[in-house]
Amino acid sequence: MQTTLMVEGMTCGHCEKAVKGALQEIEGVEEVKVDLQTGKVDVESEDNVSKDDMKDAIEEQGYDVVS
Ligand SMILES: [Cu+2]
Repeated sequence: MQTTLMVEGMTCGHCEKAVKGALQEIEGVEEVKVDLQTGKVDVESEDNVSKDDMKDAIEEQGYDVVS
């Protein structure tokens, strides 16, 4: 399953790492791609991973998920 999230507040490599790391800790998440320019985060995961769990993981790191 491919999920795309739009994230606000990521500005540098550290932000990218924080978001990637948080998502990769979710069971079933396989691959995470972050585009710092656009805030676009692409997540490849097993079908049972919910988008809400992804959102929560990102928000816990202090970033806003806008869609
Ligand atoms: Cu940063």
